[in-house]
Amino acid sequence: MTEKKKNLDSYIPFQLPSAEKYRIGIVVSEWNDHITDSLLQGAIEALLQHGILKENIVVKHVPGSFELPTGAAHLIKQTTLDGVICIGCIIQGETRHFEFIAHATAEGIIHLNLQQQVPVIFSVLTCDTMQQAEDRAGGKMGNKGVEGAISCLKMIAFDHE
Ligand code: DLZ
Repeated sequence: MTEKKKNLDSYIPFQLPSAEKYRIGIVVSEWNDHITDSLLQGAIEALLQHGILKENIVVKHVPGSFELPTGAAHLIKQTTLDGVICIGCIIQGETRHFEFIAHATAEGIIHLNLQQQVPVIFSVLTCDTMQQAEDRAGGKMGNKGVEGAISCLKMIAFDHE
């Protein structure tokens, strides 16, 4: 299904299990918050559409994307979760900050996936420009927060197979 479509927010809903019994954590970066807020809304709407209960979505904010892995690790320790979605937006800008932050965030998240018992999803935009980010946060390229939620449900299902 997804081989042909590069955008997971046009997935076929019935191919996913109901999320009714799941409890999902979402860790959101405050940097570029007009983008991360839209991604968060997309993720929450997709989870609700799959039957997850509102009270079973735990949202926590961290200062920036660099803190997403730490925030996710804390959340997994604090409460029982079936999966975590990390939401962030890193814009290239003119410094090497972009590379350091994007690399550290991705590395941190893959480590969590290998160490922890639950899937931790990389729903972090890494864009050259703010326009590219806006296009992916509910604009012409869809909403990558929706994709993060769908990836999370797919990985939970993968774990339960
Ligand atoms: C410092 C910084 C910069 C320059 N750019 C971004 C960004 O585009 N997106 C983002 O999520 N965070 C950025 N940050 C903040 C870092 O992620 C982090 O919060 C700080 O370096 C403090 O550890």
